Amino acid sequence: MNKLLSLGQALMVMLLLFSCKTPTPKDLGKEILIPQPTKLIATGSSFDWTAKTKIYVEEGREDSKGVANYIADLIAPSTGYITEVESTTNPASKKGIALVISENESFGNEGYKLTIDEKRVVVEANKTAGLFRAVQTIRQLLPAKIESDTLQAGPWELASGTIEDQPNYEFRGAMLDVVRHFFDVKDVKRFIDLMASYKMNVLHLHLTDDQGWRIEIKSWPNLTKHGGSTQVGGGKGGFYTQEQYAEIVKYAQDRYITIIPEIDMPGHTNAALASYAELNANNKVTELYTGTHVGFSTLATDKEITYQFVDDVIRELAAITPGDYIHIGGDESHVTKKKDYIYFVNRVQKIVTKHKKKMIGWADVAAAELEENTLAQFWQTKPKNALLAVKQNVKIIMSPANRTYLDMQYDSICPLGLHWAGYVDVDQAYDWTIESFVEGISKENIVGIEAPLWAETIKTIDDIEYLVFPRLPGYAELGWSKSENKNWDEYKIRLGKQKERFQQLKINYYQSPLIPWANEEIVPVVE
Ligand code: TNX
Repeated sequence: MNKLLSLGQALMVMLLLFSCKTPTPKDLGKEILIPQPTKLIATGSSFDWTAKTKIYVEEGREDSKGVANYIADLIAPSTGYITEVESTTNPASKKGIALVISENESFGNEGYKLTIDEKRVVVEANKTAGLFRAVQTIRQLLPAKIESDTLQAGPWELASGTIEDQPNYEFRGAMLDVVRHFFDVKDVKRFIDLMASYKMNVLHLHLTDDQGWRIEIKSWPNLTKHGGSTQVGGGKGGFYTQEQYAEIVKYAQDRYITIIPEIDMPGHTNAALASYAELNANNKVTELYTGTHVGFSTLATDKEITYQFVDDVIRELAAITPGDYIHIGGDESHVTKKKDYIYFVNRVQKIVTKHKKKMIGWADVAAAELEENTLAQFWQTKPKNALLAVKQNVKIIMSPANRTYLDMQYDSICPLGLHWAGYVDVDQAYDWTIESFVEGISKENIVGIEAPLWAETIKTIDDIEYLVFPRLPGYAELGWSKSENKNWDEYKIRLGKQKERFQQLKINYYQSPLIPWANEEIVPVVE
């Protein structure tokens, strides 16, 4: 005990010594950030985050406190700090870290200003989401070992200067197919955490398809009981109870990420058709399906029970979905007659609106009459459907398969993924421009970008990570940063320097030979 005390005392002395030391010169301009911020001015010094540093938030701002606790918890394992969060009337006047809501409209919903000097780190934003995005910048300014889950030696210095930053696109997302193979709540939370670290703000969950129904619908219990009981290859599948889904939604909300649930219909519905005879044109249930073909199933679009079913599903889902959108799929309905498909999509759009949500559909839905606040998701290699949507004044989510599909193999020897849209190595994924990709779809027609991960070939979180990394940071940057500054040769160096962070976070990333993988610290060459 005595020995412990004296050790503790010795540590205190060391800490005091540390806190009196002169600040280390550091160049903010040389720090590695993804996505690249809008504006950065370096002032050549640094702020030292010590065991005594506190985070200050304005009184009565529980939301800011949430962000403060998030970063305090995040740095705790590696620093050993128990960072105190304090509410006060004027956080920016304190020495330490201040999170301030400054109600300055010019920051927008997610923009922020980060000012770092030797005594203070001040974050200003118009909305709490902006504080959260700024905290991700702070995280990347700290040494990579900040991400370690074991105690590491400091110092934990942040280069001084000013960063003013806001996203180019309001919608920056990824999609996870939890149907072809089921992923549990823990895996989804890990996915959310990785997205959050690159300032992404939408997670689209593909919840239903031919191979499984993954979200509990209390009024149609057989959907999950039977329809959720298998997956590709015949494994046991699984589903989220509504309570588990709510847990995912809350976890995402705490990271300023909106969950968009997708119920894919009228095609991609074999799991529902296998669970309820009345949804089939011939009133007979189908067999459960564990293969990977697409385009063979359809709801009976001329039966009233189908719309009762859709109404129940959307009603229950809307009640547990705080976000504005519900995705109704609508892709590859190859066995639905065109006129039936149009009739179906028109009716389903009304059902979504009735439940106070806006509709998203894969761009195939542009065959129907779309309402102006509907979004269409461009995915095919040909833009015909997306252009039809634009003609109807509908905005587009850009997910071109040959650029953004996270399930495309990197190259011909990649052990996971498909290649129907081609191989998508890191350069192919990054080196294109959202607003000039399709002639006739320009910036004002686009809400943003989404990178979908289909799960025919992936079974574990390691598989997910292998396909997602290192492509995801690139999509995050395409959505966040201004396209004028995009330069593949410069980006690949920044990406390569994320290596140590990937390692500390234990991400199973693909070591693409296109990337100069290197540690962050530039080791001086000794002659
Ligand atoms: C096409 S993209 C699909 C999915 C498949 C994916 C595989 C889209 C809207 N439909 O059903 O999983 O290709 O890459």
